[in-house]
Amino acid sequence: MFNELTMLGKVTLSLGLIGTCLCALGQPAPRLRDLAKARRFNIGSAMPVSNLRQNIDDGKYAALASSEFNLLELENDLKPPAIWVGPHEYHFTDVDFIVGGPGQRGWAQEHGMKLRGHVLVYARDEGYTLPQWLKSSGASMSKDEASELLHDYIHALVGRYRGKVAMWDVANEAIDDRPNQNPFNLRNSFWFRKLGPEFLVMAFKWAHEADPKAELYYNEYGVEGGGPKAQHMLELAKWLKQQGAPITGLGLQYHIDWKTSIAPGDGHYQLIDEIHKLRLAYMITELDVAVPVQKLPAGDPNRGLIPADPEDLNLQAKTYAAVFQMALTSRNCHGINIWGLTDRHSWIPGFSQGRNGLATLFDKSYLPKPALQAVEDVLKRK
Ligand code: 9MR
Repeated sequence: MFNELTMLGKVTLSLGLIGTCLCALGQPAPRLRDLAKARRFNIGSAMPVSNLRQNIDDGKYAALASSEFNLLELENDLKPPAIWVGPHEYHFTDVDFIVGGPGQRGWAQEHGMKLRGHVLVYARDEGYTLPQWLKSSGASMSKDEASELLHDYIHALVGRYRGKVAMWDVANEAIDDRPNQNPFNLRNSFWFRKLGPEFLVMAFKWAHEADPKAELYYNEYGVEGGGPKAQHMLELAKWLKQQGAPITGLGLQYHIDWKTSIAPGDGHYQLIDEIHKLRLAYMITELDVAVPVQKLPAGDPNRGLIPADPEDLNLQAKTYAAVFQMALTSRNCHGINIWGLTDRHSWIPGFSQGRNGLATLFDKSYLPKPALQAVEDVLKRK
């Protein structure tokens, strides 16, 4: 039986999987990261340390990651619960493998990839955001104790990887989806309760002290295309600047679907303009474009991997291209990061309980999808 994985084989790994497969004429097709380099553009992917450390799928995961992308973001391993195991106690071993401990190089440097750090303050309490020990012991903590803990955490983490992490999400998802009475509609999170909105100013200042050259972002979902939450984010960014917070820009997550329309003059472009007027940069930080899939039970290896209508993959390609077109034609975009390396390594099927999937540029067998071609075409356009 013809097997795509076998076809790829190990020979292609160091050469760039895609170029080798795609090219009928014997010339390797340009890799995504080469096209991005020619445009001086950061193109990244979110990954777990374990997939690289364990060299999964006979090395295909690591090979694709390093051949196609020039930026690496750890999907979960730099979140507070992963690092901050107790008061002044930090777990760095996993991240050291990728970023390199003091005086050492890590996997990313060995493969010529920049790093994007996600995230110093995940400004909500539920899920994998706030360390459990803070959740359980934090209620009795004084304001001074809380700010000292956060200060020391940010200094320890950003300081350890100073000069190695090009950009950090300093704070993530601090704004509520539903209206509330808080300034900028901030969530009623642990850090907000302890320190007020100033926790955001503090986090930016401490991150900057620990690594003055790193770019620093405020990252948010559900703001792409504009609307009330986007307005809150813009107001917050303006205030942060007034408070002297050293913010480089805004991270727009862009978890969108295959039908999302993005065109010059619309809400997406207007938001970018508003960000530019604030003299801020932006990044598309978690791009994925979900597609409806055939419903399969949890545990089925093909769950989230078979399109309900194959034509949707072409529509998805158009949406991917529209995002890249906006990013590459705007003055203040510092790059695009894709949330997941391949369709098999994406959070979408789990999150949507098997309704959607196929959200990345590469399929379950590490092969390019129409979306990759569409993105490459935009990158080649001058
Ligand atoms: O993709 C991530 C998934 O593996 C985790 O289970 C989840 C909870 O920590 O977080 C996902 O990543 C989120 C990111 O950190 C922030 N923006 C939304 C992303 C998708 O939920």
